[in-house]
Amino acid sequence: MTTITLIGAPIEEGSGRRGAAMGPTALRIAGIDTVLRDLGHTVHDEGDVKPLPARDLANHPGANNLQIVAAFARALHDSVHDTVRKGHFPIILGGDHALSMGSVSGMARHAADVGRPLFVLWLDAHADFNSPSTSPSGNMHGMPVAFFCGQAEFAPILPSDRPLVDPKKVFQVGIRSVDDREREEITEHGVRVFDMRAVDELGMAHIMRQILEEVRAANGLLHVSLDVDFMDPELAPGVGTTVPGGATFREAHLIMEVLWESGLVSSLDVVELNPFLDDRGKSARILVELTASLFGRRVLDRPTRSA
Ligand code: EXY
Ligand code: MN
Ligand code: MN
Ligand code: MN
Repeated sequence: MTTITLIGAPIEEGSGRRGAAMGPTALRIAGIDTVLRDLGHTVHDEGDVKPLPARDLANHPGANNLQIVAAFARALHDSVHDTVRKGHFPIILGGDHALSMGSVSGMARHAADVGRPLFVLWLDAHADFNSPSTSPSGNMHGMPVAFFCGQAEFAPILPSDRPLVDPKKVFQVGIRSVDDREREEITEHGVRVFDMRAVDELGMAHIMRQILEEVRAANGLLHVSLDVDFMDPELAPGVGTTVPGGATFREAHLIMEVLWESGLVSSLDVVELNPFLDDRGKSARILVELTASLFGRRVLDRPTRSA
């Protein structure tokens, strides 16, 4: 069984609207700690991270609320790194997706410490590969992948000698809204994209098998970043950036079930939940159910693929 540390990250300033700061509270109210304990895991809830002041950074015209985004990224980098170093599994309760600048960088630091490659599974409607010069909105929740891959011009949010993630080790699944400049960037840098058309044509099981085989063959660590808008808005309406045509309930659960069976996942972000836009807690509850599937909830015992 796993020792899990819950880390709240009540950031909403990366998203350009209010509400996502209530995400960690909604996930706690939906019982994320209890479902994990009921599965036999040990759960520590650290409460919410305290943003580390980033007064060294000037305002940036292409990066809205840079100081507060950087303050969360710095705090999360340290807290995720400390957690994983102790052998605990960090679950970051968001908060908007800008928080992954810190969580993924903290995991990249750990992967470098232990000499293993870090892979990232990005479950999202969006590629989040903008930078301050390409972003149509200036909203930093559309930039974390470019940031932790070391692309483009970012102010020194984290030290420039931090370990980076190889874009060819980033798998994006469920993508269906990509800006023109982002499309060029993800192609140029070799990000591994399985858009919704690929999900339709190949099926989620096939895609996941391919991803997990690659991670296993490289003895990699796998960070999973789950954006609420990965799922279809009918299923999970509690997010500010809904895009029609998202993953179904079963597609999302299948991913989580095969991830658990793989034993390869090292860390998880649950992001972009905006309880102010939710429908009677529906999206918060689905996220908790998906987290339970990622930690071993199943209907029947099945032999694992790797056995
Ligand atoms: N690509 C758009 C932008 O950069 O403004 C929308 C980004 C939405 C990002 C959400 C969190 O996934
Ligand atoms: Mn996102
Ligand atoms: Mn998104
Ligand atoms: Mn580039």
